[in-house]
Amino acid sequence: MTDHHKTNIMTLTRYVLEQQRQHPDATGDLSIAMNAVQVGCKFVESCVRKARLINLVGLAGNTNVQGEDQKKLDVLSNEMFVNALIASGKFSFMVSEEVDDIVVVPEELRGKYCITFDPLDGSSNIDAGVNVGTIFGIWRLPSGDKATVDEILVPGSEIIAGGYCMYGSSCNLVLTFGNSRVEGFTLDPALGEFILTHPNIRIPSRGKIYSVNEGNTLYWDDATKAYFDSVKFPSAESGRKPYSARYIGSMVADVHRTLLYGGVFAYPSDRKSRSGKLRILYESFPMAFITEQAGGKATTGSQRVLDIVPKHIHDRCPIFLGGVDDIADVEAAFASNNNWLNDTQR
Ligand code: FDP
Repeated sequence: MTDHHKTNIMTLTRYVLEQQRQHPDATGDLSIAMNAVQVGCKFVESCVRKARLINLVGLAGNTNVQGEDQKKLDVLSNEMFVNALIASGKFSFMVSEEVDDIVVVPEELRGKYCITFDPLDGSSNIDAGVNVGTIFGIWRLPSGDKATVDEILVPGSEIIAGGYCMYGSSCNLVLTFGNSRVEGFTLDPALGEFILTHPNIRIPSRGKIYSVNEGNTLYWDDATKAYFDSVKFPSAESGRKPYSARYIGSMVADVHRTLLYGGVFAYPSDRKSRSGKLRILYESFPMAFITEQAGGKATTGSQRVLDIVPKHIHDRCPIFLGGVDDIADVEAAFASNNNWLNDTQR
């Protein structure tokens, strides 16, 4: 029957419950965990919208673990997420961009998952009204609520759910449970519900856009230079036109566009930051997972991002993510040119 009035809408909550029903042995724990994430995202969205009005924008007066100025919104977003996630009773550990150490949940509220998240990524853009976002990844702890902190530093391939929420001209939550499906939801502000608007996102195998901070070109290695030269000055044999450049400088927004339109998003290693800039546990892993589930790939240049095993919770890695054909070109450039990754491995 045609649903003329759109009365049969797929909300995020309904979607999560339907996923749960597809796994008869599921306990519902992940659904409850996802509900806490959803509440956190709605809170941040509401704060980002009101930021100017209620004068939330500004320095909170302290710096975070990476020595960056922390904005009030970062602090608020982090507190909101931590409180909602603890209260869900489904997590034992959390790793947040804003907190130096692992957040250990009080014993009586522990659950079988670990969550890593950046509550407000791209926050240097807030004052200019540019898109910002939340990124998160969820892991099942092998020892459940009896887990110890050493169970956190595992390869990205063990992630079971990943997503991000982008606070922009609309509020978009993109989510995957790793079943080769990535779904995009848009917040209906009147209903206060995320509605499925972008079902089964598939990243084009080849795009026409490259996205990287070209201000770092001076510090790039030969492989990175060779790759970006190849998209700007394509060979006659390739028959391709030069790619367009798009760089917002806010990972969630740049990755969101890459998923929808294709191309390559990169934050490579360079001479001043040998491991790149982006954090493995709460930036690179969730985004690499989403990209792979959408049919794309994510590499450091010479290694699949999801094969990395981080040594510390705030470790960084270089990343190139995009469609399979685009990333094959990146890998070819790294296989045949000098690069910092090889240097550090020697
Ligand atoms: P920000 O510093 O504004 O928080 O990792 C954080 C991040 O933003 C990413 O969102 C973004 O992709 C990247 O840094 C931008 O870094 P550059 O300014 O060095 O290009």
